[in-house]
Amino acid sequence: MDFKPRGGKMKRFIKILATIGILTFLSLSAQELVVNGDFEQALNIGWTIDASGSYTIDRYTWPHPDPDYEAYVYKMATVYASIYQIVDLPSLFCDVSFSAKFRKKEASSTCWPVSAVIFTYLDENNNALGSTRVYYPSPYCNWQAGPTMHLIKVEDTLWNSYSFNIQNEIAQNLPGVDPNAVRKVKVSLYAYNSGS
Ligand SMILES: [Ca+2]
Repeated sequence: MDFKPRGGKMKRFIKILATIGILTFLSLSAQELVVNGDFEQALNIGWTIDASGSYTIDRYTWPHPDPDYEAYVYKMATVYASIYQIVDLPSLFCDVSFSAKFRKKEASSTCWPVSAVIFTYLDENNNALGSTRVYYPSPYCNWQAGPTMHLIKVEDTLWNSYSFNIQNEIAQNLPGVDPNAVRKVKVSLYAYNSGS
């Protein structure tokens, strides 16, 4: 997925924080499909950084009070910072579960942040077919739900747990996605700022 920033002048720095705790995919056989989904190893194991400008991407133990590591993605000013991993799906009947905490600071109509955990469904050639986005937007965020985008809005800045089954998610919430074409899912931890 590709997001272009809106035009306009940024009046202030905007800080965006997105952190995620454990991230696991479980198939029917309870097989974990995400490499280093608990972030207990260095992030370059399993994960790819896609970011520019001023950002912080790392893993720490402090975001969640448990003793384990969490991944941390922080973006200041345009445009986005993310880590992602493309997961081959043995079938669509995979359960996704993760916990995440989102933060954002300040916003204007020309300079708004959003942080999200994004699941982008890909065909065998890595073309994006649609996405499920757990997101924490500013009031100006222009993301629009539709047949190929299911938005799940986060209402607070607490650690929350999320789970869904990919097959059910596509059938119930993504009528524009052909389930027979989905072969992979790109999991992204994503912090974005529209300002320029
Ligand atoms: Ca921790």
